[in-house]
Amino acid sequence: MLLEKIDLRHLSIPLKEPFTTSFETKRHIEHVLVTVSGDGIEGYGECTCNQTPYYINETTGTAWHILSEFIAPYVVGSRIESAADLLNAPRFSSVRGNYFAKAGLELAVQDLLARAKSVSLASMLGGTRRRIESGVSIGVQESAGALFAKIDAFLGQGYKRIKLKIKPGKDYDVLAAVRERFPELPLMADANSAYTLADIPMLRKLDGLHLMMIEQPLHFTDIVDHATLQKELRTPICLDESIHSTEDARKALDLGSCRIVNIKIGRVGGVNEAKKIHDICVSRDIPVWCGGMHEYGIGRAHNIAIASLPGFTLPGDIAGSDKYWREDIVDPPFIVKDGTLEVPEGPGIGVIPVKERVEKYTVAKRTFTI
Ligand code: OSB
Ligand code: MG
Repeated sequence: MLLEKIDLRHLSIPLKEPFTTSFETKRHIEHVLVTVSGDGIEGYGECTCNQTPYYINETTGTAWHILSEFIAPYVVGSRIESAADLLNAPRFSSVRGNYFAKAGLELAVQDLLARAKSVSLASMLGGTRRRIESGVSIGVQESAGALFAKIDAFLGQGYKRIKLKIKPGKDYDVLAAVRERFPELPLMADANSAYTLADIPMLRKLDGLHLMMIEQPLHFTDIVDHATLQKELRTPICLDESIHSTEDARKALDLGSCRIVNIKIGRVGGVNEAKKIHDICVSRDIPVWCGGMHEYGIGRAHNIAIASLPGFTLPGDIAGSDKYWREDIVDPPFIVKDGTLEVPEGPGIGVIPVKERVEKYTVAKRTFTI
């Protein structure tokens, strides 16, 4: 199929509530919606990096720059029959790093290919689940009371596990209070690289709280110190920021840097690489789960498709649309029932963006044609 058009839109949508991590407080989310066209069909993807460079180095602005200056003008007009045709295109494969930027386009092309074959993206990838288990990620809260109220509300909605963001000064005491109040809760913590090996004494105390895992405690590029830390802890370490490829995952597993992997399709450059990381983890009995980046409905649909693969045995950070948005850009929105989300069976990702809503939230657009 001829890739006739690539359309980029920089959107900005307010979050229902601010979200605080160890690195910032976010009030709105700016992602790039990517639409590709060929044979009269459209495919949709989302660049899900943050607008700030505090999670990893990419931002919405760098994704826009890389796609519009270095990729889209050269890739438009290519013949694409499979994902490999995009991934191996010289002006795509030669771009180093910039995983979230490349993923935005890769997702749109994968959706287009699945729609052209009239199959769901989930089944094209080898997905086996009809519903996926849903967890929530809760930002750092001002008080224990506010945190307990949030946990109560999410458990009331059926969510299967709770992840708490932690940072120095808001870590052991907060988690211990939650564990005391919710003794059986499937609970984990995400540090977003806020600690170093000097924090081993505090991190060892977490072993007493039977957490499912601790996510990315150390530096955002590290796999060596994480291996040292994992030897000191009973709690499994899960890597997020440090893993961008199958090779990164292999090296981390060889070193013993983690016992669980968070797979984010944006952070690894798309669903093709995400599936390969899933496969290597399955071959080594390492559980994986799907991470989130406060996706709009398009990115969320892609997350649900990848999370339908058999190795995604732990609930992911894939909550319902109503956790994030007053109005999602897809209709109907994603709704959690009994702590699970349905894997759409329609062609591709199974949802399309609502044009008027996309228009309303657009702050910039660029179109590339043959
Ligand atoms: O570290 O997992 C993270 C959001 C933005 C950037 C990084 C992370 C997160 C989340 C939110 O934890 C997950 C979600 O609900 O989308
Ligand atoms: Mg994380």
